Amino acid sequence: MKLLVINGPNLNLLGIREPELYGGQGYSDLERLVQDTCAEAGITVTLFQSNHEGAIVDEIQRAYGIQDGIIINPAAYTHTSIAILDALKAVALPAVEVHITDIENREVFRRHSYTGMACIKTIAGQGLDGYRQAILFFQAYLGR
Ligand code: CA2
Repeated sequence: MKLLVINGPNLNLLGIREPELYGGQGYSDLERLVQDTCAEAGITVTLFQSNHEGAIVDEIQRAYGIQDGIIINPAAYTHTSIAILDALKAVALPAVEVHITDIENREVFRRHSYTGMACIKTIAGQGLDGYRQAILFFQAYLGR
């Protein structure tokens, strides 16, 4: 099984600012969590982070015919990007949206997710563990 894990804008700053919201662990800790969880589950994983909407669209397109599923935290693009929504729909790979924080209980503008409309599941408010939960979800979903 092959998974692509995409992280959107500013998530490379994890652990540097706003630890009260996003926790104290850094982006490299997130990378290690994803790599270790996938290794234990026998999953081949590709990690991708970008601050650019078009680069994220390109990476989703590249996944077509290569990856079995996508885990995506589009960050702020969650709430704005019809381009990422369209790319997810176009490649038609199963996708799970992850948010570190509980987007339902923050500012009103974070409650709506365009990208979530193309995802089979959303995991929010679980901190970095949400990525581990998404990987385990795929293990059960694709291993069925
Ligand atoms: O809760 C999440 O995972 C979010 O996707 C995080 C985004 C936010 O725009 C979404 O509404 C919810 C923001 C990511 C910014 O990450 C930072 C990390 C450290 C310091 C500053 C920003």
